[in-house]
Amino acid sequence: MVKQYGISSIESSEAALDRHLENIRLRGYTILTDVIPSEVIEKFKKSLEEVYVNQEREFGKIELGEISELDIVRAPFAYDESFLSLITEPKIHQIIRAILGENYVLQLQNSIINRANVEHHQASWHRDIPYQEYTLSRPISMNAFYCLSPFTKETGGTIFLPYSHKFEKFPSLGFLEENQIQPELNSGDVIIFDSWLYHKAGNNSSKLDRYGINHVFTSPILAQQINLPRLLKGKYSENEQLYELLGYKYERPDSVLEYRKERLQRVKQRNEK
Ligand SMILES: O=C(O)CCC(=O)C(=O)O
Repeated sequence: MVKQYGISSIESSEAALDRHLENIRLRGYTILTDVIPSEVIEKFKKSLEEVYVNQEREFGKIELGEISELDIVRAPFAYDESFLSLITEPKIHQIIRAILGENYVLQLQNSIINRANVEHHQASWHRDIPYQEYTLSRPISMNAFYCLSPFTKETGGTIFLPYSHKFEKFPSLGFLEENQIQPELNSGDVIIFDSWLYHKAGNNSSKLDRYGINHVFTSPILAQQINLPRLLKGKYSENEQLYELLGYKYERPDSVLEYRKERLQRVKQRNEK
């Protein structure tokens, strides 16, 4: 029992899950260690470079630079399905489901390659649902950021401003400098955070490129960054978990008739139960 006075009740967080949830609720983030093994990580890094080369060839390096998209690999799972395992990882969903409830979708999967001695566009403070300068009474969007390299001060590990998911207004420079933190993480660790938490990529002063893969899971009321059902054209929709996570379940009807037909089908299904 912690020594205290004048406190009538204390948060109970005996189990690991409870501690993660309390971390997220109060300071905005929690850390899961050793989620993916090192052999898999090496394959992921190689594949990310291959997908990036493809995306760079498709769009053009100069053009990527013009829209601040250099060294970002968008939707890698659509190019190499081994990245699907990061989307469906049970350890992540145990926490995310406890926060968002049963209904949520993948809003994005993006990899950030923080190259040695190159300033990345993500090295600017932001929320992962940007332009939202208000707070919410409970989270509607959660991130799962996988470290595929050691995240340290030297490699440009992510910098967070704890508790800032509760700030409507972005704080002063002095406050930022005093309160930001840069957790030291190993490759294979995952940081789960409220998407309202301010964060940015650190400065990579090491000799090695630093790899991470970010996932945003949101309530289906928020739009996906890329319309994944249309991108995938039905692929994976037979899989119950992916049908929900990739957003097939929440696709918007195209007409009044479609809307009503879908509702009728749901009512019939409910009545048959
Ligand atoms: O790469 C990082 O450390 C941060 C990435 C980031 O801010 C993002 O993906 O939103």
